[in-house]
Amino acid sequence: MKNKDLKFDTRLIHAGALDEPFGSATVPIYQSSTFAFKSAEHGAACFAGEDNGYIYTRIGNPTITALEENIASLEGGFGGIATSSGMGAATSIYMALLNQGDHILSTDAIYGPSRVIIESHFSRFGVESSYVDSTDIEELKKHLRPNTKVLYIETPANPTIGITDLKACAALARENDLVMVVDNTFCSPFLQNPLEYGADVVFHSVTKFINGHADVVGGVIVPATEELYRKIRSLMVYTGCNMDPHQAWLVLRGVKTLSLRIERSQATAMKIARYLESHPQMAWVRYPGLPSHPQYELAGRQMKGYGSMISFGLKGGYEAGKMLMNHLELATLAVSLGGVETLVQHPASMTHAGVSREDKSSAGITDDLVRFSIGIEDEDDLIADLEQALKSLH
Ligand code: LCS
Repeated sequence: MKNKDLKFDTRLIHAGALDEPFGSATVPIYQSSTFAFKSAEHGAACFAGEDNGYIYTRIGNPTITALEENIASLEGGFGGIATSSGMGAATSIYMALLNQGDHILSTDAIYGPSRVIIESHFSRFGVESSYVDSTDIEELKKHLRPNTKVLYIETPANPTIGITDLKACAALARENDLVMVVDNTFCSPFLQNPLEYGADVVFHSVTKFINGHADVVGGVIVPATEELYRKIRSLMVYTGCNMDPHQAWLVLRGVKTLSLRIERSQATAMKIARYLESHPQMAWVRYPGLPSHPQYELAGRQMKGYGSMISFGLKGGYEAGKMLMNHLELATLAVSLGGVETLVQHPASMTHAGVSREDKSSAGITDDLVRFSIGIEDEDDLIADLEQALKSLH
C-alpha cells in the first residue's frame, strides 16, 4: 500500500521506513559520515545528481531520510528537510527565502529567538521586518509593503496562544505573491496541517511534540513544492544546519506515539484549563478549548483538537506567578514543551527574554504570563500539585 493511502496513525509508524536488507523492524542508525561509491563514475554521477546514492551525511543519510519522509507524509508536503534544531529550520527558511532589501511580515508573539534573529542579525544584511497581531487579518494587510516577500505565521502563538486564520492568510499570500511559512510546533501534524490550508512551507521544532520525550533537539521543514524544497534544502546543506543520524533515530522512535501522547495530554489540558479558569486566584486563562478564548471558534474549525499548551496570569501578577512556579512539585520548572512531562515557565524572563520590553508588551507577552505544557501524567496528581502550590500563595 502506498503511504499516501494510509491513515495518519499508520503513517506515524510506517511512513519513511527503509527497504533494509536485514529485515530490521525499526529504521537502523546509519552512524556514518560518508558513503562509499561503487566506482569513480558512480561518485561523479552522485555529485551530478544523476544518481541518488548517498554521498556525505551533511547532504543526506538514510536514517535522516526516513525521518524526513515520515514528517513529509504527516504534513502532506513535497519532502522533508531535517535540521539540527527548530532554530536551524527557521534560519534555513529565512536564508533561503529572503534577499537583501526584502521585508518579512510576521506574527508578533512568536518564539523569542525566531524574532530576535531577524531583528538583530538578518537586519544587518538589509532584511526588513514587521511583527503584528496576525489574529487580525486587517493588521497584516496594513503592514504589507511593496517589498514584502514572506508571511510568517505561528499559530497557536508562543506564548500567548493566539490563533491565526491560516486560510485567510493563505489568500492574502496568494494575492500579494508572498511565500507563506507556518511554524506548526505547538500543534504538531496531528492537530493541524497548514499546507492543506494553502501555506507554502511548514516547519517544526521536533524537540517538542514530534519527539515528545525531552531528550532531543531538532527541526524538520516540509515545503509544499519541489521548487521550495530544493531551494531550502540547498541552503540547509551549505550552512550545515543538518540533523545527525542518531538524533533522527530518536525522533523516529518518538513520533510513533504522537497521537497517543497528544490525545492524552490535551484531555488533561482541558481539565486543567477549566480548573484554572474557575479558580478565584486566576486573573485570566488562555486555552483554545475554553469558550473564553478570543479565537475559540476558529480553533475548533482549524485544529483537530485544542492541544496541551495553556497560558494564564494570577491576580497577584508576576510575584504570585513566581511563587506558584517555585512551589510546584510535579511540574518541572523548565523551558521547552511538548514532552511527556509537564513543564512550567515564565516567558517574559525566560524564552522571550531577548525580545524588548515594548515589543513583548505590544505582543501581549505580559509579566504575569505563566505558560504550562501539559504532559501525560495522571490528571488528578497534576491538579493536586496545582492546588497545593496555589494554597501556598496565601
Ligand atoms: N518554534 C517554536 C514555536 C518554538 O517553541 C521553539 C522553541 C522553536 C521554534 C525553536 O526550536 P529549537 O531550536 O529549540 O528546537 N521553543 C522553546 C520554548 O518555548 N521553550 O524552550 C524552547
